[in-house]
Amino acid sequence: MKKRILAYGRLNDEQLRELRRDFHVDVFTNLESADDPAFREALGEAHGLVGASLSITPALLDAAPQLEAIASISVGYDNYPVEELTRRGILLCNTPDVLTETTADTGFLLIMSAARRAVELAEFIKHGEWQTSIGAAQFGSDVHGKTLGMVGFGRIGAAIARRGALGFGMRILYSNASPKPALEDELGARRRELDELLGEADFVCVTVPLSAETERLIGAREFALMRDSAIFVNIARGKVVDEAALIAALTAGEIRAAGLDVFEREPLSQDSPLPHMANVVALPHIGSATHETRTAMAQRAVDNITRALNGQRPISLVNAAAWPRA
Ligand code: 8YV
Repeated sequence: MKKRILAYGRLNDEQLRELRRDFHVDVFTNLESADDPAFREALGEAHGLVGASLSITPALLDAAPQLEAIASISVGYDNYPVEELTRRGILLCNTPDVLTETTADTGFLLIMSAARRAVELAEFIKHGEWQTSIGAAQFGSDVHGKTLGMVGFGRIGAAIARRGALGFGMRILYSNASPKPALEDELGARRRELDELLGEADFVCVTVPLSAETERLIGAREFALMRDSAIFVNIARGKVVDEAALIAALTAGEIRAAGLDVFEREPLSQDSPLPHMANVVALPHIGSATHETRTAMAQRAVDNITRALNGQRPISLVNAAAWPRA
Protein backbone atom coordinates (compact mmCIF):
# COMPACT_ATOMS: atom_id res chain seq x y z
CA MET A 1 0.00 0.00 0.00
CA LYS A 2 1.22 3.50 -0.85
CA LYS A 3 2.33 5.70 2.03
CA ARG A 4 0.17 8.75 2.67
CA ILE A 5 1.26 12.38 2.49
CA LEU A 6 -0.72 15.43 3.60
CA ALA A 7 0.27 18.42 1.46
CA TYR A 8 -0.78 21.77 2.95
CA GLY A 9 1.80 23.95 1.23
CA ARG A 10 1.68 25.21 -2.34
CA LEU A 11 2.81 22.49 -4.76
CA ASN A 12 2.31 22.84 -8.51
CA ASP A 13 0.57 20.20 -10.63
CA GLU A 14 3.81 18.66 -11.79
CA GLN A 15 5.08 18.36 -8.23
CA LEU A 16 1.82 16.74 -7.12
CA ARG A 17 2.01 14.30 -10.05
CA GLU A 18 5.56 13.44 -9.05
CA LEU A 19 4.52 12.72 -5.46
CA ARG A 20 1.51 10.70 -6.57
CA ARG A 21 3.72 8.28 -8.50
CA ASP A 22 4.98 6.93 -5.15
CA PHE A 23 2.44 8.09 -2.58
CA HIS A 24 -1.17 8.76 -1.85
CA VAL A 25 -1.44 12.55 -1.47
CA ASP A 26 -4.22 14.46 0.31
CA VAL A 27 -4.14 18.16 -0.53
CA PHE A 28 -5.28 20.78 1.97
CA THR A 29 -5.46 24.20 0.35
CA ASN A 30 -5.59 27.27 2.58
CA LEU A 31 -5.31 25.24 5.76
CA GLU A 32 -5.74 27.81 8.51
CA SER A 33 -5.02 25.67 11.51
CA ALA A 34 -4.04 22.16 12.48
CA ASP A 35 -7.44 21.92 14.20
CA ASP A 36 -9.21 21.67 10.83
CA PRO A 37 -11.34 18.50 11.37
CA ALA A 38 -10.54 16.89 7.99
CA PHE A 39 -6.83 17.52 8.46
CA ARG A 40 -7.00 16.19 12.01
CA GLU A 41 -8.64 13.01 10.81
CA ALA A 42 -6.19 12.52 7.94
CA LEU A 43 -3.27 12.88 10.35
CA GLY A 44 -4.14 9.48 11.79
CA GLU A 45 -3.08 7.83 8.53
CA ALA A 46 -0.25 10.18 7.50
CA HIS A 47 3.33 9.07 6.94
CA GLY A 48 4.53 12.43 5.65
CA LEU A 49 3.65 16.13 5.85
CA VAL A 50 4.62 18.75 3.28
CA GLY A 51 3.95 22.42 3.96
CA ALA A 52 4.85 25.54 5.85
CA SER A 53 3.56 28.04 8.38
CA LEU A 54 1.76 25.48 10.52
CA SER A 55 2.83 25.17 14.13
CA ILE A 56 3.58 21.51 14.78
CA THR A 57 2.87 20.65 18.40
CA PRO A 58 3.35 17.45 20.41
CA ALA A 59 -0.47 17.16 20.51
CA LEU A 60 -0.55 17.19 16.71
CA LEU A 61 2.16 14.53 16.66
CA ASP A 62 0.10 12.39 19.03
CA ALA A 63 -2.66 12.47 16.41
CA ALA A 64 -0.21 11.21 13.76
CA PRO A 65 1.14 7.90 15.11
CA GLN A 66 2.47 6.74 11.73
CA LEU A 67 4.32 9.94 10.87
CA GLU A 68 7.84 9.34 9.54
CA ALA A 69 8.88 12.68 8.05
CA ILE A 70 7.96 16.34 7.66
CA ALA A 71 9.21 18.37 4.70
CA SER A 72 8.85 22.03 5.55
CA ILE A 73 8.71 24.49 2.64
CA SER A 74 10.93 26.90 4.54
CA VAL A 75 14.49 27.19 5.72
CA GLY A 76 13.45 28.33 9.21
CA TYR A 77 12.23 25.60 11.54
CA ASP A 78 11.18 27.55 14.61
CA ASN A 79 7.62 26.21 14.10
CA TYR A 80 8.75 22.68 14.86
CA PRO A 81 9.58 20.93 18.16
CA VAL A 82 12.89 19.55 16.86
CA GLU A 83 13.88 17.57 19.96
CA GLU A 84 10.46 16.03 20.24
CA LEU A 85 10.54 15.02 16.57
CA THR A 86 13.96 13.44 17.05
CA ARG A 87 12.78 11.61 20.14
CA ARG A 88 9.93 10.15 18.10
CA GLY A 89 12.25 9.30 15.19
CA ILE A 90 10.45 11.70 12.82
CA LEU A 91 12.69 13.32 10.19
CA LEU A 92 12.42 17.09 9.75
CA CYS A 93 13.59 18.52 6.42
CA ASN A 94 13.90 22.15 5.32
CA THR A 95 14.83 24.12 2.20
CA PRO A 96 18.17 25.91 2.61
CA ASP A 97 20.28 27.18 -0.32
CA VAL A 98 17.48 27.50 -2.88
CA LEU A 99 16.13 30.65 -1.16
CA THR A 100 19.40 32.28 -0.12
CA GLU A 101 19.81 34.74 -2.99
CA THR A 102 16.14 35.74 -3.18
CA THR A 103 15.97 36.38 0.56
CA ALA A 104 19.20 38.37 0.35
CA ASP A 105 17.61 40.44 -2.45
CA THR A 106 14.75 41.21 -0.07
CA GLY A 107 17.23 42.16 2.65
CA PHE A 108 18.94 44.57 0.33
CA LEU A 109 15.61 45.92 -0.87
CA LEU A 110 14.87 46.85 2.76
CA ILE A 111 18.30 48.44 3.23
CA MET A 112 17.90 50.53 0.09
CA SER A 113 14.27 51.48 0.51
CA ALA A 114 14.62 52.43 4.18
CA ALA A 115 17.76 54.48 3.48
CA ARG A 116 16.36 56.28 0.46
CA ARG A 117 12.83 56.50 1.85
CA ALA A 118 11.45 54.90 -1.31
CA VAL A 119 8.04 53.89 0.07
CA GLU A 120 7.44 57.15 1.91
CA LEU A 121 8.36 59.21 -1.16
CA ALA A 122 6.31 57.04 -3.53
CA GLU A 123 3.36 57.82 -1.22
CA PHE A 124 4.34 61.50 -1.34
CA ILE A 125 3.83 61.52 -5.11
CA LYS A 126 0.67 59.44 -4.86
CA HIS A 127 -0.85 61.99 -2.49
CA GLY A 128 -0.06 64.88 -4.84
CA GLU A 129 2.55 66.37 -2.52
CA TRP A 130 5.23 66.76 -5.22
CA GLN A 131 4.48 70.38 -6.04
CA THR A 132 8.00 71.87 -6.12
CA SER A 133 11.52 70.46 -6.34
CA ILE A 134 12.27 68.18 -3.46
CA GLY A 135 14.55 69.49 -0.71
CA ALA A 136 16.33 68.39 2.43
CA ALA A 137 13.03 67.30 3.98
CA GLN A 138 12.99 64.45 1.47
CA PHE A 139 16.69 63.54 1.50
CA GLY A 140 17.72 60.06 2.55
CA SER A 141 21.03 58.48 3.58
CA ASP A 142 23.72 56.94 1.40
CA VAL A 143 24.12 53.20 1.33
CA HIS A 144 27.37 52.88 -0.65
CA GLY A 145 30.52 53.17 1.39
CA LYS A 146 28.69 52.79 4.71
CA THR A 147 29.19 50.16 7.42
CA LEU A 148 26.85 47.17 7.32
CA GLY A 149 26.58 45.24 10.59
CA MET A 150 25.28 41.72 10.13
CA VAL A 151 23.75 40.12 13.21
CA GLY A 152 24.14 36.47 12.20
CA PHE A 153 26.40 35.47 9.35
CA GLY A 154 24.97 32.28 7.88
CA ARG A 155 24.12 31.73 4.23
CA ILE A 156 21.58 34.56 3.93
CA GLY A 157 23.63 36.98 6.04
CA ALA A 158 26.67 36.31 3.88
CA ALA A 159 24.67 36.82 0.68
CA ILE A 160 23.41 40.21 1.93
CA ALA A 161 26.94 41.19 2.97
CA ARG A 162 28.26 40.15 -0.45
CA ARG A 163 25.81 42.52 -2.11
CA GLY A 164 26.93 45.28 0.25
CA ALA A 165 30.67 44.71 -0.06
CA LEU A 166 30.92 43.94 -3.75
CA GLY A 167 28.06 46.02 -5.11
CA PHE A 168 28.10 49.02 -2.79
CA GLY A 169 31.63 49.17 -1.40
CA MET A 170 30.32 48.73 2.14
CA ARG A 171 32.47 47.82 5.11
CA ILE A 172 31.15 44.63 6.67
CA LEU A 173 31.01 43.81 10.37
CA TYR A 174 29.40 40.68 11.72
CA SER A 175 28.50 39.07 15.01
CA ASN A 176 28.12 35.34 14.92
CA ALA A 177 28.57 32.39 17.26
CA SER A 178 31.56 31.19 15.23
CA PRO A 179 34.15 33.12 13.20
CA LYS A 180 33.87 32.99 9.41
CA PRO A 181 37.44 33.25 8.11
CA ALA A 182 36.55 32.48 4.47
CA LEU A 183 34.05 35.38 4.44
CA GLU A 184 36.57 37.62 6.18
CA ASP A 185 38.97 36.93 3.28
CA GLU A 186 36.31 37.22 0.59
CA LEU A 187 34.55 40.36 1.83
CA GLY A 188 37.01 41.92 4.25
CA ALA A 189 34.37 41.30 6.93
CA ARG A 190 35.38 41.80 10.57
CA ARG A 191 33.88 39.99 13.54
CA ARG A 192 32.66 42.04 16.51
CA GLU A 193 30.89 41.44 19.78
CA LEU A 194 27.23 42.34 19.28
CA ASP A 195 27.40 45.48 21.44
CA GLU A 196 30.41 46.81 19.54
CA LEU A 197 28.78 46.10 16.19
CA LEU A 198 25.61 47.94 17.23
CA GLY A 199 27.61 51.06 18.05
CA GLU A 200 29.65 51.02 14.84
CA ALA A 201 27.18 50.05 12.13
CA ASP A 202 25.23 52.45 9.90
CA PHE A 203 22.96 49.54 8.99
CA VAL A 204 22.15 46.76 11.46
CA CYS A 205 20.72 43.75 9.63
CA VAL A 206 19.37 40.76 11.56
CA THR A 207 19.57 37.31 9.94
CA VAL A 208 19.87 34.95 12.94
CA PRO A 209 17.42 32.04 13.16
CA LEU A 210 14.88 32.22 15.99
CA SER A 211 15.79 30.01 18.94
CA ALA A 212 15.66 30.19 22.74
CA GLU A 213 19.03 32.01 22.58
CA THR A 214 18.00 34.59 19.99
CA GLU A 215 14.45 35.37 21.16
CA ARG A 216 14.35 39.12 21.91
CA LEU A 217 18.06 39.40 21.20
CA ILE A 218 17.49 43.01 20.15
CA GLY A 219 15.63 45.08 22.74
CA ALA A 220 15.64 48.53 24.34
CA ARG A 221 19.24 48.19 25.51
CA GLU A 222 20.44 47.22 22.03
CA PHE A 223 18.52 50.03 20.30
CA ALA A 224 20.09 52.47 22.75
CA LEU A 225 23.53 51.25 21.68
CA MET A 226 22.82 51.96 17.99
CA ARG A 227 23.66 55.27 16.39
CA ASP A 228 20.75 57.68 16.10
CA SER A 229 21.42 57.63 12.34
CA ALA A 230 21.25 53.80 12.25
CA ILE A 231 18.89 51.93 9.97
CA PHE A 232 17.62 48.65 11.37
CA VAL A 233 16.63 45.77 9.10
CA ASN A 234 15.00 42.49 10.15
CA ILE A 235 14.75 39.70 7.59
CA ALA A 236 14.92 36.83 10.13
CA ARG A 237 12.02 36.39 12.53
CA GLY A 238 9.98 39.02 14.35
CA LYS A 239 10.49 37.42 17.75
CA VAL A 240 14.25 38.07 17.57
CA VAL A 241 13.29 41.68 18.28
CA ASP A 242 11.35 43.26 21.13
CA GLU A 243 8.82 44.98 18.86
CA ALA A 244 7.59 47.43 21.51
CA ALA A 245 11.20 48.53 22.09
CA LEU A 246 11.67 48.94 18.32
CA ILE A 247 8.57 51.13 18.08
CA ALA A 248 9.80 53.20 21.03
CA ALA A 249 13.29 53.60 19.51
CA LEU A 250 11.83 54.71 16.15
CA THR A 251 9.45 57.12 17.83
CA ALA A 252 12.10 58.63 20.08
CA GLY A 253 14.60 59.03 17.21
CA GLU A 254 17.02 56.62 18.87
CA ILE A 255 17.43 55.11 15.40
CA ARG A 256 16.54 56.70 12.06
CA ALA A 257 14.51 54.06 10.27
CA ALA A 258 13.65 50.40 9.93
CA GLY A 259 13.05 47.93 7.14
CA LEU A 260 11.01 44.95 8.34
CA ASP A 261 9.92 41.79 6.58
CA VAL A 262 8.98 39.92 9.76
CA PHE A 263 6.94 40.69 12.87
CA GLU A 264 6.25 39.30 16.32
CA ARG A 265 2.79 38.24 15.12
CA GLU A 266 2.02 37.51 11.49
CA PRO A 267 -0.08 38.62 9.70
CA LEU A 268 0.66 41.98 11.31
CA SER A 269 -2.35 43.52 13.01
CA GLN A 270 -3.81 46.68 11.46
CA ASP A 271 -3.48 48.16 14.94
CA SER A 272 0.30 47.98 14.83
CA PRO A 273 1.80 51.44 14.40
CA LEU A 274 4.71 50.05 12.38
CA PRO A 275 3.29 50.10 8.83
CA HIS A 276 1.91 53.60 9.46
CA MET A 277 5.23 55.12 10.52
CA ALA A 278 6.92 57.24 7.84
CA ASN A 279 10.36 55.91 8.74
CA VAL A 280 9.37 52.24 8.46
CA VAL A 281 9.28 50.06 5.37
CA ALA A 282 7.10 47.10 6.30
CA LEU A 283 6.70 44.10 4.00
CA PRO A 284 4.39 41.09 4.52
CA HIS A 285 7.11 38.42 5.01
CA ILE A 286 8.09 38.22 1.34
CA GLY A 287 11.71 37.13 1.96
CA SER A 288 11.63 34.14 -0.40
CA ALA A 289 8.39 34.99 -2.17
CA THR A 290 9.18 34.91 -5.88
CA HIS A 291 7.68 32.48 -8.39
CA GLU A 292 11.06 30.96 -9.11
CA THR A 293 12.15 30.51 -5.52
CA ARG A 294 8.86 29.27 -4.10
CA THR A 295 8.77 26.67 -6.90
CA ALA A 296 12.34 25.64 -6.07
CA MET A 297 11.53 25.44 -2.34
CA ALA A 298 8.47 23.28 -3.01
CA GLN A 299 10.57 21.04 -5.26
CA ARG A 300 13.17 20.65 -2.52
CA ALA A 301 10.38 19.66 -0.13
CA VAL A 302 9.06 17.12 -2.67
CA ASP A 303 12.57 15.68 -3.08
CA ASN A 304 13.09 15.58 0.68
CA ILE A 305 9.82 13.79 1.49
CA THR A 306 10.24 11.35 -1.41
CA ARG A 307 13.68 10.36 -0.20
CA ALA A 308 12.66 10.22 3.46
CA LEU A 309 9.63 7.98 2.87
CA ASN A 310 11.63 5.76 0.51
CA GLY A 311 14.28 5.16 3.17
CA GLN A 312 16.94 7.45 1.68
CA ARG A 313 18.57 10.30 3.55
CA PRO A 314 16.81 13.57 2.61
CA ILE A 315 18.84 16.32 0.92
CA SER A 316 18.30 18.80 3.76
CA LEU A 317 17.76 17.12 7.09
CA VAL A 318 17.41 19.35 10.16
CA ASN A 319 17.53 16.64 12.84
CA ALA A 320 20.44 14.50 11.70
CA ALA A 321 20.19 12.72 15.07
CA ALA A 322 17.01 11.04 13.81
CA TRP A 323 18.99 9.43 10.97
CA PRO A 324 19.51 6.61 10.35
CA ARG A 325 16.35 5.33 11.88
CA ALA A 326 16.75 2.57 14.43
C1 8YV B 1 8.71 31.50 4.06
C2 8YV B 1 10.80 31.74 5.52
O1 8YV B 1 8.00 32.68 4.01
O2 8YV B 1 11.93 29.86 4.69
C3 8YV B 1 11.65 30.53 5.67
O3 8YV B 1 12.07 30.24 6.79
O4 8YV B 1 10.71 32.52 6.38
C4 8YV B 1 10.10 31.99 4.27
O5 8YV B 1 10.87 31.64 3.18
C5 8YV B 1 7.87 30.77 5.02
O6 8YV B 1 8.48 29.88 5.80
C6 8YV B 1 6.62 30.20 4.34
O7 8YV B 1 6.96 29.25 3.36
